[in-house]
Amino acid sequence: MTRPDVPIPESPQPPFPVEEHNVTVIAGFGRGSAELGIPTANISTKEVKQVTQLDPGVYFGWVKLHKKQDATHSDIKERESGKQVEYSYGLGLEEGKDLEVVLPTVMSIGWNPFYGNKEKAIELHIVHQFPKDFYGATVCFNVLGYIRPELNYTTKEALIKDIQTDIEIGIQTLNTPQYQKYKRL
Ligand code: ADP
Ligand code: RBF
Ligand code: MG
Repeated sequence: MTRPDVPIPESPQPPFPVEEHNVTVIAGFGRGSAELGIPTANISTKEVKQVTQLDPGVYFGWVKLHKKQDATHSDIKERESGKQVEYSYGLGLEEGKDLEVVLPTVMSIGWNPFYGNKEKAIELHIVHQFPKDFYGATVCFNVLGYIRPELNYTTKEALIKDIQTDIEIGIQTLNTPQYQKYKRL
């Protein structure tokens, strides 16, 4: 399916900005990084209020990552698939570089039609190179605009290409003055 041409307004329009605070990063299926080369921080849908009410689709905004309060060591947990995953809670990330800084993000909200998920997922790809994973850390983020609906694809490569376009659109829009105003969380 080809992406529809969705115009992006010069400044955020209602219902945006939508903002969420202190939401935990949880483990998903583990395929964002492994299969697509595009990691997405999946967040606990139970901990968000307004964002679950948005239509499924691809969005952009700003995000800030925090180390889990009082975390002292990592834990090993199990994914739904049974595979093990390390919860580091943000330990090993650098304050002022990876943590506590406002970064651009593109988000996917919905059922990932290409994979046919059974549960609604909220996932954030953060435009930043992190030195390690941060399962169990928390995020504060805002959603400032809509990019496109979630689509199905015939190939993985077509999905990756569209996500790369989304990242470009997100970065470019967030660089404009009316969107820079919201670079505070
Ligand atoms: P999962 O299905 O468990 O979400 P992913 O392959 O999507 O697996 O990887 C997500 C994890 O990768 C995040 O939870 C986070 O710990 C880590 N990560 C590393 N870099 C990024 C990034 N730039 N954006 C989002 N998550 C990242
Ligand atoms: N999944 C889809 O099935 N269809 C999409 O159109 C789609 N768009 C996405 C756009 C962005 C910016 C991101 C970060 C993810 C998108 N995904 C989409 C989700 C993708 O399938 C998911 O991140 C991986 O399956 C890993 O969980
Ligand atoms: Mg993910």
